[in-house]
Amino acid sequence: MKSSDTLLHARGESTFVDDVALPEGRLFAAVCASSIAHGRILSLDAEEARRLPGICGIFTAKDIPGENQVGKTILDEPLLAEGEVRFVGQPIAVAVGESASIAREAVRAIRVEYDPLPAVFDARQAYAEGRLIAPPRTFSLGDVESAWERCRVVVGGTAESGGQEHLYLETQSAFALPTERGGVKVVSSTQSPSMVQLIVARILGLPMHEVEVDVPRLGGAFGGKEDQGTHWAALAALAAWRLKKTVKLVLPRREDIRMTGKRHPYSSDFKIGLDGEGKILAYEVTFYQNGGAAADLSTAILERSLFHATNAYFIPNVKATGISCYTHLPPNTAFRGFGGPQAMFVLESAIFKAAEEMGIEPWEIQKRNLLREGDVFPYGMRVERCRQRRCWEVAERKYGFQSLRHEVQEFNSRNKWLKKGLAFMPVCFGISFTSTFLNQASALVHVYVDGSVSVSTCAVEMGQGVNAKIRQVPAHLFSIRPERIRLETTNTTRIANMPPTAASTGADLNGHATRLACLAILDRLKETAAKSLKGAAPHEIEIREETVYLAGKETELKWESLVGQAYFDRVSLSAQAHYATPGLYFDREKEKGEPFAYHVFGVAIVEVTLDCLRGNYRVDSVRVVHDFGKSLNPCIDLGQMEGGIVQGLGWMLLEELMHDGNGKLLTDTLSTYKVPDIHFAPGEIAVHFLEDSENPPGIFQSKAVGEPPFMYGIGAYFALLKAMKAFRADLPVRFNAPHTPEKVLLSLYGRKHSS
Ligand code: LUZ
Ligand code: MOS
Repeated sequence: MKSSDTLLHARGESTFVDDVALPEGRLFAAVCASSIAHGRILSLDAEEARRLPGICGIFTAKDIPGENQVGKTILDEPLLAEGEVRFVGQPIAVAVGESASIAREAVRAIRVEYDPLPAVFDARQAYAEGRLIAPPRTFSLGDVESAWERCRVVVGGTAESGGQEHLYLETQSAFALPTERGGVKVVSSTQSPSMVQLIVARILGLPMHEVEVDVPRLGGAFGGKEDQGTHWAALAALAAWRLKKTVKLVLPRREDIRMTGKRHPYSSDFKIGLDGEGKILAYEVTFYQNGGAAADLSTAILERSLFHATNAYFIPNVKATGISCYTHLPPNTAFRGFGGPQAMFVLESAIFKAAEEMGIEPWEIQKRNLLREGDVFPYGMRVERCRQRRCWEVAERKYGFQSLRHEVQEFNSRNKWLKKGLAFMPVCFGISFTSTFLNQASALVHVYVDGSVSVSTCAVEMGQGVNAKIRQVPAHLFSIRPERIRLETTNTTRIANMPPTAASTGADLNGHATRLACLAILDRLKETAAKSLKGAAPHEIEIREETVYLAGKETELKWESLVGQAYFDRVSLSAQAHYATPGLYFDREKEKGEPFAYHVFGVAIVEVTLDCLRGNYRVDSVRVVHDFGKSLNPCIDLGQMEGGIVQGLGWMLLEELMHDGNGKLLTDTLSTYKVPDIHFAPGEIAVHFLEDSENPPGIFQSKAVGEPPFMYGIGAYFALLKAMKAFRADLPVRFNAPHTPEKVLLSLYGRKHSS
């Protein structure tokens, strides 16, 4: 089944926030932001800006009627800077005018004087200065200290991974309309409508019921609108509320890149110990996370790094510590994988280094240590329905790894300047929000008298196809044509207290809630049918392809007439249902629990070819065996897989954020910040759906698919290292992503240094 949005997108008919026709008299907002990374605001002079023709208002922190605070768990982030600025791009004022260009002109006319203060951009330096977002946390299993002496090989090192710009196609956007009783309605490009509602209410000093948030669809998000769609919605709401006019705020691309947070850069120390056979006995890791200037979701992201510190491997002795640090960069935030990728990169670095030390291939260590049924993670959960080894074995066989290996060896012996490298990348990703309370959702289903169906849930459609998946639920349970079913916008008046659409949980949580609501209606319809087919019992009734069956026999009764009959009988054709993932808990004292509904497993084999004269390279292939459960929608799942892989490759190989010495982003355009394009994409992406992989906790036995594929991209870093070693055996390896062609070239011809 196609995604319900496919045709609209292809024809350019999809309506994004910026496409909605606004009423006469609507205004436009632009943001005045800090030009320095840290300092005191001495003065703000907006007189000239206010006098510009077409300017309707300029608002600062002083104009906020409620609380100037957008922080969630940690209240450390003003909506508009007050007294102090903490990163380049921090909003200080919002200018509102009759056009976007007038508003921007006003922003340029605002004069801000600062008294600069020292700024920190590096997590380790921030740590040394005691700038912690929260106390460090440690997950442990067994006892690393006593394990080291039993190891034949112990190696240590550091691994660095960089940030990443989300580059959703639709930039941050929102508009707000004043409502009758002094409230506001906000249409926002956010993954978290309820969070926007809560924050707008807090900013305006209103009860939440006076703030309606509506989300039609997003042009991509990737985590960048889980927390950070809020600010722009709140600024539009503030202006609309003050001026009693509709106000729209859409960030231009460059401002979006400058002002919003990224994936967190990590700098990590590792130590790994193995026996003579390559079995990992102990692993110790410390993650220094660059949180930026406010907590945002940093502590949750760091927590997921701790959960995924051992990725797809069983390691009996583990000590993983995470330290989240304040710096003077824009607050870093959620991004596909949510700290998992950063942690997995460190362990793969440790394995690569250990393999070098032992003179064996990294995949020999990887394979020996893969998870088995019942193995325990450092966080206390046991792995169930473990398919890690099966994925590996199927991948080896299906993609002919042994011959691939020989072909690569032969290629490398025949070619002087071109070298190939291979790597495996196994992934094990836990599905559920690690904050247990977020694992709930609700749905509201209406069946109208003509048999058409309306479904509202917490899910935000952002191009991932969640609406198409949810639509399959009533289509299947009622056995009706999908065209009868409409997925509504995500709206806080229809659904309250939503979690963000995030953590790959959108289809599971909202699919289950929709299932429960549909089943409630179906029960009533079966009673109606039984009554009208005299003498029948509800349990004998079944609907197949819009026809009512009694005890397996077709009847005259069709879906539409059944619905009409129920209405005449005064039976409710609407249902609301709530779903909470069962069995989840986590004890933050002991750092043990059952945080995930299940795990997603898979393995990728990545092949690269490196031009050792120029330092540039091609990813020849990424070949995957992946456990989708019983895929709900193979077409959508394949799309998530391909997109995730390419995005992961971009993070590992290409995308490099560079700042000047004063914390100003230099790579704030697509000419300087390189993202994957079709030429960069692998020559081949092969995806094999693992067979026989039902998944009872998922919706209709499927598995979540959003984030796990991202991490296959990590394999490319190590395939490239193998190719580099094939060219220069004494090459000192360093683990410092992204592996840009420039860095590859410098290290191929650089002098020996240690990591
Ligand atoms: N968001 C969140 C997430 O709040 N908690 C999570 O565990 C999570 N995981 C992945 C992506 N977003
Ligand atoms: Mo999240 S990284 O928005 O799933």
